[in-house]
Amino acid sequence: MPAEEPAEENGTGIVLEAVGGLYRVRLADGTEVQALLRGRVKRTVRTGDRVVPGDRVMTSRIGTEPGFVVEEVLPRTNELARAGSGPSKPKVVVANLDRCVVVLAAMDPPFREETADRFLAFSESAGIPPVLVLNKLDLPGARDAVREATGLYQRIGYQVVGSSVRTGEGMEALAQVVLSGISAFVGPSGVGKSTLLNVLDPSLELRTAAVGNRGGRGGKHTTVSARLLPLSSGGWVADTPGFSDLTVWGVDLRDISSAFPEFELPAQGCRFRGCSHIHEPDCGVKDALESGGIGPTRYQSYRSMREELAR
Ligand SMILES: Nc1nc2c(ncn2[C@@H]2O[C@H](COP(=O)(O)OP(=O)(O)OP(=O)(O)O)[C@@H](O)[C@H]2O)c(=O)[nH]1
Ligand SMILES: [Mg+2]
Ligand SMILES: [Zn+2]
Repeated sequence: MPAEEPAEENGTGIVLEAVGGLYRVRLADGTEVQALLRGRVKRTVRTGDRVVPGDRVMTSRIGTEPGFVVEEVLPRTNELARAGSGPSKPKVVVANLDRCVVVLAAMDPPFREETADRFLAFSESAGIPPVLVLNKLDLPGARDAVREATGLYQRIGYQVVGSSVRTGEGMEALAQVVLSGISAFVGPSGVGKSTLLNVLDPSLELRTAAVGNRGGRGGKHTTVSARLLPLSSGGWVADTPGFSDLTVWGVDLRDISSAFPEFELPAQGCRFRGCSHIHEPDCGVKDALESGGIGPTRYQSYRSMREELAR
């Protein structure tokens, strides 16, 4: 008698959610099934590599509940991780993202370049291309508050979408951004991530912090565990708790300079290999800073992130 039931039917799928050892998997034909982990996958999971939303898996049908097992987890293209507490390893929360939509408000909360730089750099260092959304452009003075930053990030090569859920500005462009693949919306609390998503797809009914409405028009869904939500347009959005607070991100910052793409070319002119671009002589990055090729706010963000890492 084999320890595990023989497979009847195989299929690839994508993990949408993990709840109590049970995995909700969307199969290639569009059906959603519940699956358990096959014994050997479970053993891998015990060594620390969890199966998370976004994982692409091989499944097979079994004759007993819940009807399917995950046979194999396919290699990931990237992962978003949260720092473990104390010395424990970073915890992967979601895998195989096609982009990070970094949302900041032009005001309320006030726009800060360094906050934008941190979210962009974390996305870069995870190997996930970011798109920058500058929201709440309807507020008086908002456009002026982000005019310079918009140019700065566009020159670096980032797509920047200015938006407002009040006027609808930028919503068409944002819909295009998330049209296919898996997107994670990240950014500080209160910038409008959930509100934007609810406009993109009202059926999501995500909870938002509505001001001037004491009863709250909060939706049904509070994020407790990471999951992938379908957008009516065909894309997926990773609903991940706790990604508005960067201190909890478990991303390795040792190679932080590569997370600032515009540093790459100037850094080839550095005299020393592994130049930190802080105190070394003949530094291509500092030269570019002097000549205006690298923006002072970007360099300042880089320095402050490095200092934090060194502590
Ligand atoms: N004026 C204005 N207010 C907006 C806009 N988008 C969102 N808001 C408001 O900003 C507040 C915060 O929005 P949320 O969508 O809850 O923010 P969030 O980024 O999801 O915040 P967390 O879930 O805490 O991370 C709410 O009161 C929204 O109504 C906008 O384009 N213009
Ligand atoms: Mg939210
Ligand atoms: Zn240098």
